[in-house]
Amino acid sequence: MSISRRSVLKASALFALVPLAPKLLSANEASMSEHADKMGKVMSKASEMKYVTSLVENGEVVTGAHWGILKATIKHGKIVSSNGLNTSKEKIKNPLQTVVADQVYAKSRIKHPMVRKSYLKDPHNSKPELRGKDEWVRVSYKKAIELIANAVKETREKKGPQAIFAGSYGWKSSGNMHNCVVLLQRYMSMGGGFTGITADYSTGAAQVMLPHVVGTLEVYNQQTVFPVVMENSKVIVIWGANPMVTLRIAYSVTEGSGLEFFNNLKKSDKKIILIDPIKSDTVQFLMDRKNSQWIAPIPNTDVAMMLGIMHTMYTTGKYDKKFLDNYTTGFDKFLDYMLGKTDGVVKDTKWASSICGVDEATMKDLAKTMFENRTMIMAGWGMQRAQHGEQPHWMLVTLASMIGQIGLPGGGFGFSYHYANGGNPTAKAAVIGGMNVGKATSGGAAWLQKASSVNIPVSKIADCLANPGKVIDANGGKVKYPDIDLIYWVGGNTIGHHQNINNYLKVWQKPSHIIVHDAFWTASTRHADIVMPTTTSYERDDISMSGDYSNLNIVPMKALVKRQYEAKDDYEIFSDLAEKAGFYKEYTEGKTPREWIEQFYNTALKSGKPQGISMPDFKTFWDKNMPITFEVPEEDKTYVRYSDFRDDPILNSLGTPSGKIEIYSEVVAKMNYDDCRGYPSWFEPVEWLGMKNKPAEFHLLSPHPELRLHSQLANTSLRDKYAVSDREPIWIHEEDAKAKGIKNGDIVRVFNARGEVLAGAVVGKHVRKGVLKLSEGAWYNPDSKGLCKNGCANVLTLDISTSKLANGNCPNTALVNIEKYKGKVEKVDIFEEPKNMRDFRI
Ligand SMILES: Nc1nc2c(c(=O)[nH]1)N[C@H]1C(S)=C(S)[C@@H](COP(=O)(O)OP(=O)(O)OC[C@H]3O[C@@H](n4cnc5c(=O)[nH]c(N)nc54)[C@H](O)[C@@H]3O)O[C@H]1N2
Ligand SMILES: Nc1nc2c(c(=O)[nH]1)N[C@H]1C(S)=C(S)[C@@H](COP(=O)(O)OP(=O)(O)OC[C@H]3O[C@@H](n4cnc5c(=O)[nH]c(N)nc54)[C@H](O)[C@@H]3O)O[C@H]1N2
Ligand SMILES: [Mo]
Repeated sequence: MSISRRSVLKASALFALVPLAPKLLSANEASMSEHADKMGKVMSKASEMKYVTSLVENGEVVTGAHWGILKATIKHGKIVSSNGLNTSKEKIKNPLQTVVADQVYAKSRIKHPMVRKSYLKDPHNSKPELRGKDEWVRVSYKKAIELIANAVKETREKKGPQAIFAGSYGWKSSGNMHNCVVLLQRYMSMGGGFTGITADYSTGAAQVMLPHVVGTLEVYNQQTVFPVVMENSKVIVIWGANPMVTLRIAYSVTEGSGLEFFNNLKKSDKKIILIDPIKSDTVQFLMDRKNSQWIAPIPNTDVAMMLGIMHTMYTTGKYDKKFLDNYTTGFDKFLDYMLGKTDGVVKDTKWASSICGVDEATMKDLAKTMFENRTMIMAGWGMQRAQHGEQPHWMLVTLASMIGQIGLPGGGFGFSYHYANGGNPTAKAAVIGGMNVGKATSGGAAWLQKASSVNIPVSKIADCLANPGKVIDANGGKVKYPDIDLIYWVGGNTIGHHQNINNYLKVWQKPSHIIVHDAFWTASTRHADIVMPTTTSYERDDISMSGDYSNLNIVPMKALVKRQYEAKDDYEIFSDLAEKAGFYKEYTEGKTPREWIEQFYNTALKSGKPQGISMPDFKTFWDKNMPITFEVPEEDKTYVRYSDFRDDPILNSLGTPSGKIEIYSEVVAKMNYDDCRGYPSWFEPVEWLGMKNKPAEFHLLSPHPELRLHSQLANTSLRDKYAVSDREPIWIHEEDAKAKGIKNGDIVRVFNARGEVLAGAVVGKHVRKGVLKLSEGAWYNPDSKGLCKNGCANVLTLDISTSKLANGNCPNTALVNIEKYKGKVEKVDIFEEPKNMRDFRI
């Protein structure tokens, strides 16, 4: 049947539809999904492939996720429980590992391909302003594939590849086969290109800044290893990091060593200094011992605090002049700034204290303690997710240079101890292969061979949608925004992770087509035109390494249960789209997921052989259903970051223009930006507690959540442990709460000029006065008036760049007001299916 005949049929039938009772959608899951499978067999090319090889009816199956190597118990083909593999009593528990079943059987699962009603009626006149409000219509899988294929083809032909945004940032699931973002980009690059992204939300400022300073990304490098720190460091400074929470996950699969390390650190007699405006879980955990100190500066002012410490070091002569001379450049220019020769302001502790709110004696004491003891400064990334986020880590490198212990065992700085088990010694591993973006199959022009044709800084998505053709400064160069007309998102929850959501939703109306795949009805899927239901990683076979820096294991990720409802793997969907576009063979290379997995495993097997690493053949490995663990060579247990540079700064020079640590960067200075100088320095943010004429009273921080991975796992029973009055918890100081008449458990309204949310008050002493903590990742759930009733922090945050240099995101620069909520409270209903769904299959 031709597409046009279908459209006629569809348009005339559309308004005669009966509402699809939610009951019908969820009824008789098993038979329905079988039915869909049968339909799929006839209708989809890719469905000829076998996706899951075998399933256990009763027993235990090993798999992996960001939150660890997991063991799931299956009874009668259903997941009944899950836990970390080999979780012993002594080990630190990771609650994220226990909710596999909740995810698979969540009420918020997308069961079928769904299309927004007005879009289905006419994709060219689809009333984009109705995104998020329109009715949903269930269509057949085949129909959905046709709609997507047409939208992509038409956009590319009429507007060019750059009109397709497939940067699709997000934390997708672990697994080298079902890497949905790569699968999307493989489809797009084989088809002729797309607009992609540079950098990420995690380290948007630091990863662009630090190559100018130390010649590497630094934030994603192996750290001086745990055993060396345990043996040599006397003082540990945890600066704006929350490792007891953020180490619950890794980008691949966490092996849990980081949590164990911090647990051991707690038992040691080292001095631990925690610097954070919030008394985070880590601060609480580590304050519960002798010899710990918590310092809570005013948010966004750490750079001033560092200057106060450094000024003390300089004036007391307690700093390492030799290290500065031999291993760094430009300290003299920085000194002119610190001593006030450039701007008339001496950056002493008095000045610093007036900005950061930490008393002078504390800073003076820190200067002495850090200089006189072997000190490791472990910094997180929250403070660079703020305006002028380029400065804190640059300033910390400068501070560590004055201390002079960089490259010594247990000294210096580490910017990834809180993430993905940085510091766990690297194993002698054979590393598995993974899906790649492939090559363009048509066009032939050289630029098409690249994965994407244009890239924008990841955090500029809203600005780009609003201002096609605009040229922005970026790290010394220029970026011209393309005119985006189609957005394709997989593996991310952008209506949630991006800042200033109300503004984002306005510009989100601009493109003609928005397509999202997800397993769940997140805010992003709800604001799309075409929604494809995907499997969770527990319904498909896959394979992963564990430990992003350690490469400790190869983890089999076996399907636990069959696909739910009409969910398909992203691979199957893109294979069918590739078929429509004429490159199915190139896209799939004729391989089933299982064959790809075997190939990825064999890459490791082959590379391991010459290194003397013995591994079983694939079948043995797969059937055994257990990870392969690699040995850690003795020499890797003594790794000290920058020790080679320290030993010979000429031979082992850094990747900076001078080969040294650049306290002053000629390259950066020449960019001539008004928001980033050639040396690290203090800039006043647009919103902070010390400003004149504050637009609102409190500083809102939105760090990463304790019991979720961003928005993932919000739809599980873990939410019962933290939700307050069924909303995201907001931490408020008891004196502030008293002044505002807010009590523990109250529903509060948090608001500013950008928007308003409801949250549940947690009153105590767990934040500095004047500061509020509302974790990122609460699902955006607007009520009838547009207020987010669930407490999504990004309704309140600022969508600006850290600076022209990095263009990083700035969620931690935001002032808000808070009051007890007196209005009508609507029920949080984002974790259920949308109510306005209809059934219309062709
Ligand atoms: N206010 C504030 N905002 C922030 C931050 C902050 O600190 N404060 N942090 C920022 C940071 S660092 C990050 S990394 C981002 C995180 O932002 P995201 O990475 O977008 O957040 P997640 O909730 O992990 O979203 C992942 C989505 O992918 C889906 N998914 C998982 N597996 C698959 C799959 O196989 N296929 C498909 N199609 N979908 C899948 C999940 O269901 C989920 O909806 O948020 C940023 N936003
Ligand atoms: N459980 C869990 N683990 C995660 C994630 C998750 O969502 N859940 N997300 C993962 C991802 S994608 C990333 S990028 C990392 C994020 O890792 P980080 O960016 O380090 O995590 P955050 O929680 O944003 O910030 C860490 C700490 O910085 C503090 N902070 C914020 N602003 C300031 C400031 O101005 N000064 C000082 N001194 N401290 C400040 C916060 O209060 C918080 O305690 O975590 C990863 N790990
Ligand atoms: Mo991140």
